[in-house]
Amino acid sequence: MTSFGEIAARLEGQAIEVPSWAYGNSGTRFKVFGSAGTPRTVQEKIADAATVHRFTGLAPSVALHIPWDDVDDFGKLRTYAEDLGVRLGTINSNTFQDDDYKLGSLTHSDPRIRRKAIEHNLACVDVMDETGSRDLKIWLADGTNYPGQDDLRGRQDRLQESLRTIYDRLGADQRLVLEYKFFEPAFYHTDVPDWGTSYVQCAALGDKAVVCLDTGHHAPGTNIEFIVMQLLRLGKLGSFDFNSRFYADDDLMVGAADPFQLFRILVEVVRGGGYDGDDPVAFMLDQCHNIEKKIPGQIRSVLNVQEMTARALLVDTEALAVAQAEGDVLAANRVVMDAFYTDVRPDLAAWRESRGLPGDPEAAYAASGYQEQIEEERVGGTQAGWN
Ligand code: LRH
Ligand code: MN
Repeated sequence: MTSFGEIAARLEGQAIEVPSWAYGNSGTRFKVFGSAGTPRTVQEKIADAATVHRFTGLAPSVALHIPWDDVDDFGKLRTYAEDLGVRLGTINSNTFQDDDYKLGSLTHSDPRIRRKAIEHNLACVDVMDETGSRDLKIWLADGTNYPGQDDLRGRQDRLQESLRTIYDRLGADQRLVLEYKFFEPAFYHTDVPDWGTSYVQCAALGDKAVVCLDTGHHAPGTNIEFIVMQLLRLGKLGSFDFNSRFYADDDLMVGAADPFQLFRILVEVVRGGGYDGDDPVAFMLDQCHNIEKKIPGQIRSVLNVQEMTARALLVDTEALAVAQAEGDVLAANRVVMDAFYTDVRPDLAAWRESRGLPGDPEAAYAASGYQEQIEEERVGGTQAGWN
């Protein structure tokens, strides 16, 4: 059995990007609940994200969503973030909230609409030049609700043409990250519904185009770690949007609904060289704290990823290889389950303290008074949300 001491060094430098929109209000079609202390501005979102990093040492960058986080001067915003100890990360484009995109955006049959969607993504690359961000993340709501509504093949060809124009604008160190989702808001077909479609579209573009795997975007029963293995094998797994779900795209805290699945995913990330290999996969959270407090929810979430990463690193890969080679089914499974059942929390707490961080970041945050302070200060104005 591998010991915590043997893997602790590999936990150094783990970085989990947090999404600006997790600090704002979000909800469902039934209700978006407001909450005291919710940010009104992107600066307040960044301040809250920086607070998560301060208590965990795990979240050194914040993903932005355009236009939700639009500002006049992104260079100034970058300095603001860096003064708080965090970087501006992935830039998420948004072609799913404009009336013009009702029947599609980058796939739309009308070249004028496609051009508009392309221009928005090109503007997002301009933002990346100012923020120093590497990744442009594209998730498309594009799809149809009824058979025959549009030509599925024509939409794929138009999608490739649109992505090509965006791809060609990327700088040398920039990437296009294409996120897939099997349904919603479209209910018959989605134009980028699965890893295969995202892979096919990315492979046709080139090396700077990679796949984003959102853990909430698969049909129930999907073996997500198999997809992780395959995309790593193909060198095309660019990033994760981590969250968890019981039913659909619930966007719950990662590791909350199915910690064992998160563990299995991270075992394949480590095995495939996606954790601390030459080209590590970008870890990002993509969550909505509809009813629970947002900053404690984010703190718990990055800790859940760290905890399951530690357990995944504990897998005794030599013993596993032997058992697999011998076809010893029970022994092989035992090796993996022993790592999963190893409670690393006390070791992690001591390890954090050894690095000047609170052993229990959630308790430290609760005792810090930051929550009470923002609830007192952030009165008036419009609380941030998906708009
Ligand atoms: C789509 C998605 C995508 C984001 C949005 C906030 O469901 O996962 O990553 O743009 O959530
Ligand atoms: Mn996502």
